[in-house]
Amino acid sequence: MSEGFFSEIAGHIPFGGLDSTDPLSFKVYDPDRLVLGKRMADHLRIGVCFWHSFAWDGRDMFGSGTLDRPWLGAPGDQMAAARTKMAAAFEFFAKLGVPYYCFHDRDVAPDGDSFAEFRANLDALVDDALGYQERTGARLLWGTANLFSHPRYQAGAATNPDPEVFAYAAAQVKNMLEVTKRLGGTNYVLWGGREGYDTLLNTDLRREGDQLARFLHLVAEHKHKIGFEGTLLIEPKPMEPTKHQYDFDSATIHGFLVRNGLDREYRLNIEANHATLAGHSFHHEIAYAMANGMFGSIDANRGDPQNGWDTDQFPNSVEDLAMPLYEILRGGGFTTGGFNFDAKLRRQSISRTDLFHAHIGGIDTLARALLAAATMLEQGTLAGMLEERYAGWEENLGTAILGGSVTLADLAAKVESGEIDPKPVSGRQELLESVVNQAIWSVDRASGTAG
Ligand code: XUL
Ligand code: CO
Repeated sequence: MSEGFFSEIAGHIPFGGLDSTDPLSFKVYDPDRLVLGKRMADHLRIGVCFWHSFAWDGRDMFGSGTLDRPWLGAPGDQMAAARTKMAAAFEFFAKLGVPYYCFHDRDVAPDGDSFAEFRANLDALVDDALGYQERTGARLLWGTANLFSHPRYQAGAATNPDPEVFAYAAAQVKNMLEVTKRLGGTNYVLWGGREGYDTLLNTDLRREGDQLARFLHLVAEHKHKIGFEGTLLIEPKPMEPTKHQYDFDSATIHGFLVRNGLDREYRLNIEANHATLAGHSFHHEIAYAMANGMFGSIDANRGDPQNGWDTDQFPNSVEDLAMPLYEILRGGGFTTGGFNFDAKLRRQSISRTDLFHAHIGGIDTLARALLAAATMLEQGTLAGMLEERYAGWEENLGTAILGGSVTLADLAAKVESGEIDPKPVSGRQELLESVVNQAIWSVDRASGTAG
């Protein structure tokens, strides 16, 4: 036993291996194990989020909190409660033994009675966080501002019909960008919150788009002004809380950024459950971001296949994560990003230890998917088959077309003369699917993934 909120766990969660029967040990995640020459911990860059794990008590729209979070909702000294919350959070980060955490301004600081008081509260708690970072080694993966909970943001923040709300949001983001810099954060995230609409009857789409672009320019300008070197990230989500969210998916955001001259300033923070809400796969969203130089970071979680909302469950399927991990490895891995667990317990998981079980399970799933992805990369089968499929584009005809040296008439002449007469070939989807499955099944036998 050890002092603190999570006194059931002494020390930190050890690596136990697949044969361990201790549920409070990692079965696959072994931070120092080398995978393709790099530590597992450095591949995955795991982060824990404040909001689901420490700033939410399990309440839903049908009932009150069920989780044991004594610092939430208690009357009395709000700063003292915030300090207890922070102590519990850092105790958890250290005992879980992960390198990163993430938070919204309002996750850690009480509102107070004015913006100035909120800012003072946040500054004081950031002083504390700096001390905890020093003592525990936990670092900030990203900071963000909550621009969606307060009633002032009911009609959006940057896209609000009232410019005063835009200004308030700007003040919050300025503040939080500076806080993120002070804490040495490696990224800053903007999730759209309520940037979207519930009905087009009261919405001026063009105006709101212009407002959002202006906001993003202001944020990028301030980032440079203060010398924040982290990456600015936008997190796609197609719906919820609004019926339609402007930052719908990776492609929509990319197009918006390009149209507004912002694509060099921002990258994407891709969340698994948001991808599925958009009718895509998590793999698709990552592949799109990688293909367009927009990949930044990940919010790890999963939805429920029978539900159509953002259930934010902890990831538990290696099958679902193997290709996303392959895509990330193939693209060169994370630079400033990482895997933040934007995932929450089920409302009945009320034991303090459930928070460990949830994260251990999710992290082991990611680690196992990483091994499968490394196996696929090493074997080179998928890459080889892809190369073969597009080989024609590396030869005379393909390079001439892409190089711009042939016209439509030139191509038509070749077709008419019979010189060009394409023959369909198999896409081999089922074979490829089996290649992926075999990599997942054979992880333990793979050679180069050992330490
Ligand atoms: C909401 C969501 C947010 C962002 C940060 O669905 O994912 O928690 O990750 O604002
Ligand atoms: Co998220």
